[in-house]
Amino acid sequence: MNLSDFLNQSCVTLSHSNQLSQLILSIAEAGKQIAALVAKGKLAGVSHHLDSINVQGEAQMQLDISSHDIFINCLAATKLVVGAVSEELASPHYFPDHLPDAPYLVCFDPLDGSSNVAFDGVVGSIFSILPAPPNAVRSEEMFLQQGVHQIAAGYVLYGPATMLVISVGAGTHAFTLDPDTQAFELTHPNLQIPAHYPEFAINASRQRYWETPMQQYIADCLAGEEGVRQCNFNMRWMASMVADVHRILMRGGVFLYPKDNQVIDRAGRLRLLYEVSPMSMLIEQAGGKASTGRASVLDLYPSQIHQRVPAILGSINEVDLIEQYHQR
Ligand code: AFP
Repeated sequence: MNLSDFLNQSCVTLSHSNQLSQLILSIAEAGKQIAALVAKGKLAGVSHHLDSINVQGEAQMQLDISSHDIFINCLAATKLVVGAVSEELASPHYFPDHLPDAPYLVCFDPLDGSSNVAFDGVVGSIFSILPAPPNAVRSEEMFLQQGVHQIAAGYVLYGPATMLVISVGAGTHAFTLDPDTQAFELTHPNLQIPAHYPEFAINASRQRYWETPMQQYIADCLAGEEGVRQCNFNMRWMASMVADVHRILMRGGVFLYPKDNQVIDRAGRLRLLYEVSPMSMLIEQAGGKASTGRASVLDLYPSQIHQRVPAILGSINEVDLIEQYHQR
């Protein structure tokens, strides 16, 4: 089954309009265009760094901007989107030609993990689809919705294969791009994350900045079967959220980017609206759990469009245990 047939079937069973199908197909098209750029590597002529920095204070690559522009153009063509929040823009982008009753808002990270492009690492695009409040004034406030209100979420992974992973609220499903037909084919329906898998993903070099509960949790994992966990753990860190979360969706484990104290007022590195919230929907729709360590991610009320939050995502038993460490 290809993506279009899957969406039409889901929209029938979920009573979503076929407008949702159209929007997700447009995002899939953006993914195919970005995949083609990424696959060309330096030959695409967009791997250089620009003098500019984004609102996050991070150096921008031309590929970041090109990917952002592809997303904006594909979203604009649907006329179904009132506005979009992008990692690459300080303020929301509003679409001048949307339909009068355009039903959607989109938050997206056009190229997450882009620092990995320099050495041909796995990168991805992440998106979140929210309802556009009817007759709302165009403002940042319209995007500040709890993650539980997401209509759909997903990512495109640019790896050895190009994959699209989505949820429209009825499970999490993975599609693989067939290079010959340029169709996304359903290859992993209804992903299920095991409740426990002894593998964690964290940037261990930041250990001295973590809060005590996270330091204790990781120390107990590292103690292995002689320690309180009585289990040997493995570690993976791709430094590309899409790649790390994809592995967890495929085999379990936990992805951790905790609050750290290097930058006191910064609640971690990852952004809520277009990284942690969409990934949390995918993880929970696959039977996993998504937490800040102290609260469910999907219940958070965003305070601003580039807000950062701690991210603890993955196998439900492990995330439950990490929350217990934070309660002690
Ligand atoms: P870049 O987009 O700057 O490569 O950052 C990627 C990312 O936002 C996320 O994809 C990774 O999980 C995380 O940052 C990696 O952070 P570290 O640089 O601390 O490993």
